Amino acid sequence: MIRPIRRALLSVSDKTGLAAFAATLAAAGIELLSTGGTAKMLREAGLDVTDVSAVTGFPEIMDGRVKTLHPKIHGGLLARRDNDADLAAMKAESIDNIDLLVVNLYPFEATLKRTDDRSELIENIDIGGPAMIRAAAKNHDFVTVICDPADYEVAGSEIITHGGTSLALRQKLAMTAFARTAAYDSAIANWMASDEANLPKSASLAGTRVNALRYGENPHQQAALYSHGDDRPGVTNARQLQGKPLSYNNINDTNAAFELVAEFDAPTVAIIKHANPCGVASAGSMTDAWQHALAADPVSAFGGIVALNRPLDEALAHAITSIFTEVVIAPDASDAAIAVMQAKPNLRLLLTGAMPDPAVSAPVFKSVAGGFLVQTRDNGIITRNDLKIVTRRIPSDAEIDDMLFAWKVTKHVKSNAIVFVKDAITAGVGAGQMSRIDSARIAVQKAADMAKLNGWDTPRTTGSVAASDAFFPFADGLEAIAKAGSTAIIQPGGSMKDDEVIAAADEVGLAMVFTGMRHFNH
Ligand code: 93A
Repeated sequence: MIRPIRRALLSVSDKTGLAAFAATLAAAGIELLSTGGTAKMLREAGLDVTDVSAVTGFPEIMDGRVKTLHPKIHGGLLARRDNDADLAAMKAESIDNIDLLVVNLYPFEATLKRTDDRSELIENIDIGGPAMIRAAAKNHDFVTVICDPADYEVAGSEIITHGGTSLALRQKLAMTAFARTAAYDSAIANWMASDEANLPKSASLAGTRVNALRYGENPHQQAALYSHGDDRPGVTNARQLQGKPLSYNNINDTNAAFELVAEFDAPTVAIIKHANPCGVASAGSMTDAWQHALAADPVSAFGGIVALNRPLDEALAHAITSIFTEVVIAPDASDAAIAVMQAKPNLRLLLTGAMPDPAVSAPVFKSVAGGFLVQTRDNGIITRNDLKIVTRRIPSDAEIDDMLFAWKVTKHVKSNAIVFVKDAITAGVGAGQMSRIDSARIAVQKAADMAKLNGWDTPRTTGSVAASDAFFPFADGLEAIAKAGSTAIIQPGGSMKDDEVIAAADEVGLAMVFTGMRHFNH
C-alpha cells in the first residue's frame, strides 16, 4: 500500500547525492527537517529546511551528542498512524508525523581505518542515528527509512510517481536498515574486542552481503558472502578480473591459500585443495616456487587454488594456465600476465592490492548448534629465537630454515597435522586425522607415492625435516617420522611423555626443537 510522504527528516554524515534527492523531495512538496551540518548544506543548496532544534524546542547539546534524541522526533517516527491511542498522544504532546527518514551514520568504520585514536573513535559512535533508523524501520508499515545513498534513486522515483512509497519498498529498506545498524554495532564491538584484548559480552555476526553464492558447501545449501567492514587484503575484498563467480568452497579454499602464503617473506606459492595445502614451496623465482609446489603433489593439485605472495608475472601465468586450476589469488599482476590469463576465461584471477599482515589480531567465528564460538585469530609467529633445542643433536642452520618453513605450513593444515619439508618444499602433508600417528603415516605414504609418480629413487622425506602442529602424545609418531628419513623435528612440546619422546629422538640421532606454541586448526 502506498503511504504518502509529507514530512521528512534528513541527517547524514555521508552527504553524497543528498542535495539532489532533497530537491526531489522539496519539489514533491515535502517539508524537510534537518540537523546542524546537514541543514547547513541543504540551505547552501538553496532548499528550505526546518532545524530539528526548532521542532524539539531544545538546542543540540554536548557537541551534537544529543540532537535528535527527543520524543518529538521519536514519537513522529514511531506513532502507528492507525492507532487511536497513538494519535491521541501525538495530539496531546503536539507531535507531528515524520514519514521519511534519511540517515547515514557517523563514519565509525572509516575512522577505524584511518586512526586508532580512542577518543576520536568513541566520538564516531553514532547513537541518535541508529536510534532513529531502528525506530523508522520498526514502523515501516507507515514510515520509509533510507540509510544508503544508493537507495535515493528508487525511493525518489516512487515518490515522484505516487507521492509516497509502497509497502514492498518500505519493507526492503527496513531490512537494509536493521542489517546496517547490526553491522555498525558489530564493527564497534569487534574494535573493542581487539582494542582491549578480550571479547565483548555480546557479539554479532552481522555484516553486509557482498554477494549471494550459487549454493553452499553442497548444492542443497544456500549461501552468501558477507563483509564485516574489515578491509584486510584477502578474498572478501579482492578484485576478480575474470572467470565465473566464485563458489562457497572456492572462497573458503582461496582464503586458506592466501592466508598461508602471507606467512612467508621469500617468494612462495601454495596450492590448496579442500582448504589444505597439497604443495607449498619457496624459491628464488615465483615460477620455480610454483613448479616445486606442483611437483609436491600434482595429483591433488588438479583443479586446485593457487596463492602467490608476489605479483603474478607473465612467465608464471603461462605456467599456471598449462594445467587445470580453479582460482589464482595474488597481490597484483602485470598487464602481460593478465593478458595470458585471458586465454583461460574460466580461470578466476583475484587481485588483492597487498598482502595481509599475518600478525593482525581479529575475531574468528565458528557456528555451533544454538550459538557461535568466537576466538582471536591464530596470529602466533615463531622465530628462530623462540626455538628450544631439546635433543643431544643440534639442528643445522639449513634444518632450522626448513623447520620454520614446515611450522608455518603446519599452522594452515587441518589438525592433526604432520608436514614434511625439504629445501623449502613440502615433501608430504598429513591432514585432518583423528590420531597423530595416522597423519604421520599418510604424509609418509604421500611422499612415497610422489617418488613413484615422479620416478625418484627415494621419497623426499629422506633427509627432510618434519613439523607437528601439537605435541606427540607418544613416541610412535616420532618413530614413524624418523623411519621415513627425517633428520629434525619441530613441535610444540608439552606432553606428559615429552621425556619419552625426547629419548626416542636421541636414540635415533634426530634433532628436535620445541616451539612452546600449538597450532590446532579444525
Ligand atoms: O551524536 S549522536 O549520536 N546524537 C544524536 O542525537 C544524533 N542525531 C543524528 N548523532 C546523531 N545524529 C547523526 O548525526 C546522524 O546519524 C548523522 O550521521 C549525523 C548528521 O549530523 P549533521 O547533520 O550535524 O552533519
